[in-house]
Amino acid sequence: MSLFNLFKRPEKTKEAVKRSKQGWFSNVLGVFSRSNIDEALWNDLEELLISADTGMPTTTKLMNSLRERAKQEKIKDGIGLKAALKREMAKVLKSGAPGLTPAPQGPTAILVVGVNGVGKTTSIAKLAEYFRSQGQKVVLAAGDTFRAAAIEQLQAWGKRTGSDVIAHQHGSDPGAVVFDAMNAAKSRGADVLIIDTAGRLHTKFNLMEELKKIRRVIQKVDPTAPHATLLVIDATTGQNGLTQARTFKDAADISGIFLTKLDGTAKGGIVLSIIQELGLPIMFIGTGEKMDDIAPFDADDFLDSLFDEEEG
Ligand SMILES: Nc1nc2c(ncn2[C@@H]2O[C@H](COP(=O)(O)OP(=O)(O)OP(=O)(O)O)[C@@H](O)[C@H]2O)c(=O)[nH]1
Ligand SMILES: [Mg+2]
Repeated sequence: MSLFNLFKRPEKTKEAVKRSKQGWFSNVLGVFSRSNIDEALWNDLEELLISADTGMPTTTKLMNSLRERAKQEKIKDGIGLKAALKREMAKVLKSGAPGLTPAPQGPTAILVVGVNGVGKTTSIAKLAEYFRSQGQKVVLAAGDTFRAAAIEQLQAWGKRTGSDVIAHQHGSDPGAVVFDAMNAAKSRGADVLIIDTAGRLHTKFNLMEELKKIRRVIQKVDPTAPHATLLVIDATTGQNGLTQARTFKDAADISGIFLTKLDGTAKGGIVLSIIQELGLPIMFIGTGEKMDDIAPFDADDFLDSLFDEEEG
């Protein structure tokens, strides 16, 4: 069975986008209800995109392509413009390279990285549950040996999701944990190994070096691993999240983003700027605090949720 049948979850996406829809996007739709297209409309639209963390470069790109399209297609009213914006946004959202490639053989190792508090451990639990519900055997590696109680937190999630957890003691070498976990996942016939990592060490430099070391250890056991490195970004941190992502992208060979707490922000434009400015796909979104609050990111579900004019 393939791990990469990522089942769409449009209802979860809709829940996660609710705040953005009610706050930000109802204003965007309001702009399109105007009878004619003038400079004021363009300005308001631009402002609304920027205010929702879409970011300057992405907003400029969207505005330019929208104006161009409006001209070519002789769009005369807001309704036409609205449809055109949806298509332009889809282009941005679908430009990210595709994400998860399974291991050619043996467990698929997924390394999860990100700064502290963004939701790494919770997202790992969600992934474990998501894969388990598809019949996959999951092993978790407690690679965050730095923060107090991080190991216990992962072990608790392991119990709840029926996943084995490989852990050493607090303060021990994360490389050694990961080495054991890689071997355990293999010998136990696991389909997926998900590796938790620390979000904070004594310095940021240490953190990036630590991640490089973990990669080298992983590759000692399986030269094709890690099969994915997910960077966790907290959607509520806006443009800060993008700055973090650039640091990780330089050091950690990121294959995609797990965007958490999308349910907690009304500034859903962050989704566009992540994909456009980082050139990385968003693989999963966090849609709430519960174990089941996860969806594979789907551009059409996301846009349908935003543009949908019915109640909710
Ligand atoms: N609303 C909401 N909350 C989330 C989501 N994902 C994580 N959280 C919350 O974010 C907080 C931090 O989550 P953790 O998983 O402990 O974060 P972490 O990155 O592992 O943190 P450190 O281990 O300290 O580096 C918790 O209160 C989670 O419940 C989400 O998608 N939506
Ligand atoms: Mg954690």
